[in-house]
Amino acid sequence: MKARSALLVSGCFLLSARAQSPAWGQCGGVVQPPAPQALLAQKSTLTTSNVSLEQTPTVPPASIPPTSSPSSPASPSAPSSAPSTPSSTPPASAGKLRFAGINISGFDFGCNTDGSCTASAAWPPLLQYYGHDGQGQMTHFVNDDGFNVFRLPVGWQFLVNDVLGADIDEANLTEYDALVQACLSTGASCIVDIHNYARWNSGIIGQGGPTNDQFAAVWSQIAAKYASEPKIIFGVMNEPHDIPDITIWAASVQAAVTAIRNAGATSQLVLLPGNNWTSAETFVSNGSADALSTVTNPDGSITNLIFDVHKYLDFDNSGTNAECTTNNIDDAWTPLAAYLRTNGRQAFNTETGGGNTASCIQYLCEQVAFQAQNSDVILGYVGWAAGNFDPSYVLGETPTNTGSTWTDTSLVAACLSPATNGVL
Ligand SMILES: *[C@@H]1O[C@H](CO)[C@@H](O)[C@H](O)[C@H]1NC(C)=O
Ligand SMILES: *[C@@H]1O[C@H](CO)[C@@H](O)[C@H](O)[C@H]1NC(C)=O
Ligand SMILES: *[C@@H]1O[C@H](CO)[C@@H](O)[C@H](O)[C@H]1NC(C)=O
Ligand SMILES: *[C@@H]1O[C@H](CO)[C@@H](O)[C@H](O)[C@H]1NC(C)=O
Ligand SMILES: CC(=O)N[C@H]1CO[C@H](CO)[C@@H](O)[C@@H]1O
Repeated sequence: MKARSALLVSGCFLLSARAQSPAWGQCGGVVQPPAPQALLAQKSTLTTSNVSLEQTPTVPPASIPPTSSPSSPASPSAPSSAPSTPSSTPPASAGKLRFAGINISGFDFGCNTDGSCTASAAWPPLLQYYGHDGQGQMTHFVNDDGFNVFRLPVGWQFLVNDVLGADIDEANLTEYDALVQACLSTGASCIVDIHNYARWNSGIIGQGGPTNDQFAAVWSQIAAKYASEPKIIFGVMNEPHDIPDITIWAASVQAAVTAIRNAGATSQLVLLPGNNWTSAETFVSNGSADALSTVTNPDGSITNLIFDVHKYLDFDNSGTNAECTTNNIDDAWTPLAAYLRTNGRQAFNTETGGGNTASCIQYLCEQVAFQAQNSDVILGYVGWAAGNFDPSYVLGETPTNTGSTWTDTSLVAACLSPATNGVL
């Protein structure tokens, strides 16, 4: 994800401000952003009065349903060759995942891998903020495809209006909350993801950059806001990388978890991110697994503390190439599943994806089928990415709509959609 992140961020994300045309949102400058005058004209013709900012969230059940129920692991898109057997066999109940979703990008636009985020580049993927129709996308993904989770990345700088240590900015949180409420209104679970690579303007949290207290304070405020909402999932941090001391990083993650729980969000899932861009492949060998295993709830339990792992399928694991070369089963998922089972833990693959190509359709379908077969330890997957991405972006999963009909990209239709793969 290194190359992908650097490419996207240094390339066009700095330009993809909220005020720009919803038609524009990808790297490569295929479509140019409109002139500021055009934006002002557009803004003046749009009012928020005809758009519901306050979506009524679906009242969710008191608890999230259990991981899996006995079922047939077979799916229309199952691999033709049987995947490798993990070193300890999954129970017979494996077969159905708990989550399948898509990333709804936009509030993270402008965030760089050094944890700097250009404030003006955050671009809410909502019509009322001149973005793509994120609400329509999510509604389609739930109603037509059966997805049940969305990941909603947001920059730390956006939340606190660029002032490290400040309280969360109410106006900015109101904008982000509009996306969260749009997500909740579909009945899906919603991952709040702070998209800062364990950093603020190059400084690593707890290791020369922001203090653990500053990091915890942000999470405390977010958790307080969503404390009574069981379908919120707290994604502590997107893709930490090049963290000098993984043990010290685990202490920063602990600070966030403690803050979240003490703010009243006592039962929701919290996602714990390791080093090396949360690579599923190196989660164990890199030392992240053992370090993060020490993180606990305030009562000492590990209930609902889930490891956050990412994995792409292209030759350099960057998530930038249209062609896929691996299903990651032997190198990443088999050893990870074995570790999780041995240690009584679970992981959630919150980023994966590929091009809309035959190779990616083959390999991603195989990866998803393997994850479903190991659903006792792998909760699910989230594809990258829809939201404000242009549908023509190489890893685009943004559906297009004509009238009331939405059309998915071929990879979503073939491999990610639960309506196709039967994993939920
Ligand atoms: C809101 O009203 C404006 C002005 O009439 C219109 O251009 C826009 O499409 C409307 N938005 C929605 C979501 O209906
Ligand atoms: C917070 O919101 C204000 C108002 O929309 C905006 O001008 C500002 O850029 C936002 N702050 C950040 C850091 O994005
Ligand atoms: C884990 O990966 C990071 C790269 O993000 C690297 O800096 C670190 O040295 C690795 N640690 C081990 C123990 O391999
Ligand atoms: C990071 O993970 C990738 C696979 O996802 C691996 O190829 C690379 O060697 C890892 N880097 C480090 C420093 O561990
Ligand atoms: C889960 C996921 O796919 N997240 C991605 C959403 O899109 C942003 C770019 O805007 C990526 O940085 C995230 O990693």
